[in-house]
Amino acid sequence: MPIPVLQNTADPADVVATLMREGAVVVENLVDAETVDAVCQELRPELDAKGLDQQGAFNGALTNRISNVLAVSPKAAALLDHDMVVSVANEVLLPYCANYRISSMTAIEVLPGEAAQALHRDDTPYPIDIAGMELQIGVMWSLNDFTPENGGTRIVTGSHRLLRSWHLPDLKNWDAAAMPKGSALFYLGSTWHGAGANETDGRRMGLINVYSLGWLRQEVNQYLTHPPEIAAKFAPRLRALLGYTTHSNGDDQLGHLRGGCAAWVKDPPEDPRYKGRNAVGTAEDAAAQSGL
Ligand SMILES: O=C(O)CCC(=O)C(=O)O
Ligand SMILES: [Fe+2]
Repeated sequence: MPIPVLQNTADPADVVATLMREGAVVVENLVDAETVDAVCQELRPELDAKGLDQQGAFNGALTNRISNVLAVSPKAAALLDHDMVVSVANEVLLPYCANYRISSMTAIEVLPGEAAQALHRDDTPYPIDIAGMELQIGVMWSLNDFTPENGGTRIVTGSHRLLRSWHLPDLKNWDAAAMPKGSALFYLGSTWHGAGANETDGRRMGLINVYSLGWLRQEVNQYLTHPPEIAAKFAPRLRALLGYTTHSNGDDQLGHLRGGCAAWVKDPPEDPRYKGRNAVGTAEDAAAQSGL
């Protein structure tokens, strides 16, 4: 089935509805060419110097990859912390956590001649599979035009509807994302996908950002990859997304810090739908349990 496509004027609610129904959706032209070009310029030296360090069976032999994106490209903040991304991630993830984190951010440049990556789910590191609860949302930004020929991300639409402990989707049934530079392909952590083969003589340049529930361990250690002196340069919302805040301020608080840190966000972002939690372990509970 084809990957659905929406325009940048789309209501985030429609993006969410389409994403939840199909497992993926492209939103075309979500950022302008100047922003994309500035990010590419910042990423270039690191991609050239270290891009092939992560070669492997899964990552490919002809694919440049770097994970320290914000350390080398401060302008990528505009993509990581984009309002549409946050609006969509809020709807998908906040029913299941107080706040969520950037699990990984990876600039991925598929070079000419690269073979197709194996189709996979990004949520495989987590050994849980609960119907209806998404652990992650992925956002692939096209930093140049994506085509089926140059390695545009392949998606098995509808594959998120199957619990992996039950059966596999038909993995021959993929569609490759075709999207102009500056577009975003949203997909779920449970959606089967993978990079396509690059059969052209040009490069396919993307930035893929995965956001995961706030009580899960992040795939890439963001505190060491983006230490406080780097993280402190960004706005509080992005610092919180990196993990420089607690998960909740109540009794399901995780990751708290005693002492100072320039990047720390004292009050974690809190969504109204999370209110009503944190009601366990109060002084009233203790009194009632003591028969008072
Ligand atoms: O580069 C792409 O199109 C997808 C890469 C991917 O899914 C991954 O490495 O997990
Ligand atoms: Fe992936």
